[in-house]
Amino acid sequence: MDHSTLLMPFLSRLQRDGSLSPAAPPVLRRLSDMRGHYAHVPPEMGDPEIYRVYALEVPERASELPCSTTVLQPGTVGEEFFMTKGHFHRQRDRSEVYLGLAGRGLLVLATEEGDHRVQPIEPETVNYVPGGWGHRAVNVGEEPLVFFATYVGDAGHDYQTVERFGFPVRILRGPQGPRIVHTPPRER
Ligand code: PAN
Ligand code: ZN
Repeated sequence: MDHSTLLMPFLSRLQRDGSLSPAAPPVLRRLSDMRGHYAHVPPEMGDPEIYRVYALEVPERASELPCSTTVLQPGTVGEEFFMTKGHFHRQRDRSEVYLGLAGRGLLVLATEEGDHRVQPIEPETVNYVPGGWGHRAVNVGEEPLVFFATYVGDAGHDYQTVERFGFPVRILRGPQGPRIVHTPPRER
């Protein structure tokens, strides 16, 4: 054990609004931060908050397990449900676990080869996100979607691959609930 990198044990509590306390100041993502992610942005939408992330102050190194909660607001951009940007881990083989805490959502997982899965995220779900799978959360409910995430500390985040190639499916509001729509590569 390298004692120069030893951390002190600490405790954080989940608050009713989905935040963690203590935690670093939240990272806020508004619609204007998500250019290119939604298929169609109606001009009258303004700039709503889409989600925020509360992260414990843990160094991003291989020996640690960074932890965070994400609070993803309900709503749609056009027909498309509010969602996170989504990313791959920069070190592709690094894995992650999501634990659903509140609300009703879907987790879209995709490989760079175009395989994909869609799983629920809601209270009592534990989603295992293996290395190699890009991941994006989507709020398909009427309340904020809150989930806890923890991942291998040196994973890093690659947003560019998703910005360039998108995900193979989009989650749209339909008359009978969420619709999973396949996206041709050109239109992602
Ligand atoms: C999560 C995400 C969080 C926000 O903690 O970072 O839900 O989504 P984006 O990072 O895609 O904006 C996680 O998967 N961390 O690795
Ligand atoms: Zn991740």
